[in-house]
Amino acid sequence: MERYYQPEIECAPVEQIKALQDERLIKQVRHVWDNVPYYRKKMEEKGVTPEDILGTKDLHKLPFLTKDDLRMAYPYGLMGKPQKECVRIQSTSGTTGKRVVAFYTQHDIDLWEDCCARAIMAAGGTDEDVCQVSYGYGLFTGGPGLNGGSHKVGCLTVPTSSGNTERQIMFIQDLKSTILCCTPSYAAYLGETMKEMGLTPDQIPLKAGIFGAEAWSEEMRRDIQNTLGIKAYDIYGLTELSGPGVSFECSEQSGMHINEDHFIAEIIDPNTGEVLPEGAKGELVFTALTKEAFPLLRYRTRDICVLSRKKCSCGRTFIKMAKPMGRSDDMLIIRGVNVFPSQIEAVLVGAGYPANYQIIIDRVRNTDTFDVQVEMTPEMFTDNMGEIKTVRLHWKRACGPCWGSPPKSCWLPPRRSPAAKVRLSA
Ligand code: DLL
Repeated sequence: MERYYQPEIECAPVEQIKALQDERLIKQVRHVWDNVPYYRKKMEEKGVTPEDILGTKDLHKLPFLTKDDLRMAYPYGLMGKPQKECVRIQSTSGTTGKRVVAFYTQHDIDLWEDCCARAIMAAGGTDEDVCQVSYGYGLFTGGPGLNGGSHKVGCLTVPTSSGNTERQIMFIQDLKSTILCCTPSYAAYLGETMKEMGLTPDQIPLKAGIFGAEAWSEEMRRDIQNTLGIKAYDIYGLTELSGPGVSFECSEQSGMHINEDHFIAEIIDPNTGEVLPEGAKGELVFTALTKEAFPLLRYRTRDICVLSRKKCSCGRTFIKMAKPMGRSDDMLIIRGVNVFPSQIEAVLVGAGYPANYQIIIDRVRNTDTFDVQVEMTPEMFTDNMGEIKTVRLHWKRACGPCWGSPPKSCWLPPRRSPAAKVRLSA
């Protein structure tokens, strides 16, 4: 278990971390050049060869990868290992057009789980803990990632997945779960439900929560900590870079340490692509140093963020990222589900209607609400309520998996069902 708190790496002097990154970057660029023709072509177009990359100081010479590249190369174009060596895929929630599909060798999964194990240890987890993983399982990375991390730490793992709130609470109480992993909005919802059931924090066995996959405020952290009687830790990641565990919070709760032995972080100006100095606000870009099957170099996350190497009281020297402060594209994250306005537009236009609509996002009692108001044209107009209902239902269903009327087992939200409300207005 102690293997997953690795002070010799996590607390190493910065020069040592940089030296490791240099060494791994050189190797990774060679791996990508030799095995990913799509990226090799991008390098050739920029006039860069592996010989030009002698360490992180040369990182800026490499071309960026974007979500558009991922779409263009879909599904196998960025695979870095023969298919027979890959053992898993994970995928994002809806994006415009094709979903992002990421590949893993067994080695990739091991390293990903190590990163999640570090996050659990940083939240005070040990092999004495009962860790309830209430992120969705399946294609979404939340469940599988934290599940693997929890096993590695040696926690008794309760893979409840998302939804079925009554059962979640029953297990928390009966199995005496001490660590809860889920989206912050679901944690808030669980907390409210337990409060309504008359449970006070001292009657809830939980001691820590590891919450991420969507933005959450310090105010929300306070609420969750108070209702559940826990310490709430942030965790960040994205499917393209394995999933959760790219970075994680420690006891200081002031930003997330990036696992720098596996990822190099840069902040760039989203308009010019220029690399910005530490402390500047801009778009977060990651280079995966150890991933074999999906080895993305300089991947633009579109998350707006700030990095800091300020000394941390926990002793870790890995650079910290602030909570993401927004996005440089128009992606919305509604109850943990990635939603692009263009998806909504595609549904409207696909059904032959003009794309005059408004999306209204709000957060009511810590839960995102998502309202689409569609302007009715004279052709659409009818005084037959049945017809209007049918159109509304069609749009709700067309907008994504189980939108509109999510099954109860889906808690309406955590990851997969933003339950859009569609309104028609003249
Ligand atoms: O959300 C992976 C994950 C699962 C992270 C469980 C943490 C916990 P995707 O579905 O690919 O992967 O969405 C990635 O979600 O680019 C951010 O915009 C957002 N995001 C992830 N973690 C956080 C966080 C998972 N802690 C996208 N705070 C990212 C704010 C987050 N936003």
